[in-house]
Amino acid sequence: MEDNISENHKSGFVNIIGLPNVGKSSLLNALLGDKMVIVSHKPQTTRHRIFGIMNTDDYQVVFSDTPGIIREESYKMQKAMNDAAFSVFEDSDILLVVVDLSNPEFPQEVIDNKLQNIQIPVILVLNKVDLVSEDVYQEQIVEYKKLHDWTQIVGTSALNQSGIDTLKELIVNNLELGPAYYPKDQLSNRPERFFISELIRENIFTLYHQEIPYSTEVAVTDFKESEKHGKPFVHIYATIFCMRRSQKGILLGKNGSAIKQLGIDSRQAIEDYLGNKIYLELHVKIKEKWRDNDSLLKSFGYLQ
Ligand SMILES: Nc1nc2c(ncn2[C@@H]2O[C@H](COP(=O)(O)OP(=O)(O)OP(=O)(O)O)[C@@H](O)[C@H]2O)c(=O)[nH]1
Ligand SMILES: [Mg+2]
Repeated sequence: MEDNISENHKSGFVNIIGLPNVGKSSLLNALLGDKMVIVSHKPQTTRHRIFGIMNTDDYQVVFSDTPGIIREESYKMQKAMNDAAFSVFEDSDILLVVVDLSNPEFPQEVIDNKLQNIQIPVILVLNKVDLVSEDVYQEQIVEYKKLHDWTQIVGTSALNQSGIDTLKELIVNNLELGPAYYPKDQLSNRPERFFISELIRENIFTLYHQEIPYSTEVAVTDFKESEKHGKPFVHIYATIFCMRRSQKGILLGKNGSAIKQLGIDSRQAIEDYLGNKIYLELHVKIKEKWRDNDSLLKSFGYLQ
């Protein structure tokens, strides 16, 4: 606890849960007013629980972004992703259940039991409000009210920021008095290297198709800080793991053209993130069935 915190200081864990692709990560970025977590148009982009911390003199909100709930787990990594998603029920002070208004799917069977016994405020966030008409929006509110006694229902568009201030205000109003859990200048529980590997993964999700994004993992293996022309310069080595030779071939592309593009796009994203010039060296390695391998899943941070 910090010395200079007033007795009116508020704090809490605000955890985000929902099906894949509904906009959980986009919503966290919108709430924080900065890009912290990666986003893509493909489902199952987020693989870990990631804290995004919002600090003011008066409060500290520790948001958790989580992987989308997967209904049929096909490999151990997906089980770990679901465990990360469901861990939010253990320590939420406020829960945000996010749904996509343009897609009627709702994780009814998975969160029913959990929500029955929960005592904390549960806010239903109807995201992607920009994709539906006012009539559909109003109809959906009526439908969702039948499902649960929500503390509040808010319509948002993480894409064009509508409803975000209302949601933020609701969250702050529902926070309880309490000290800061983390130093006020801390923005996440994850190190820089994690976010760098995520930015590379985000570009893999954008550039490659079919099973490639789902068969790959990225690890930053070295990070060397130096100076070039009197300015900070970082040399980053990252390894992309895939499962088969054919996937390695696709990742590299003809004459290395695909990985070259990945390198260019990822370098740009990492430079924006770090605010420094970098040199990015990418390697591709095959690790068969890494998604079911306990020791690899441990080294990639999926298992304790
Ligand atoms: N039109 C519209 N698109 C949105 C909105 N919010 C998110 N998206 C898009 O929806 C897609 C998924 O967004 P993400 O934030 O990655 O969704 P997620 O719930 O974190 O997905 P997973 O990590 O895979 O569970 C992306 O293409 C976003 O740009 C919104 O309010 N309106
Ligand atoms: Mg996400």
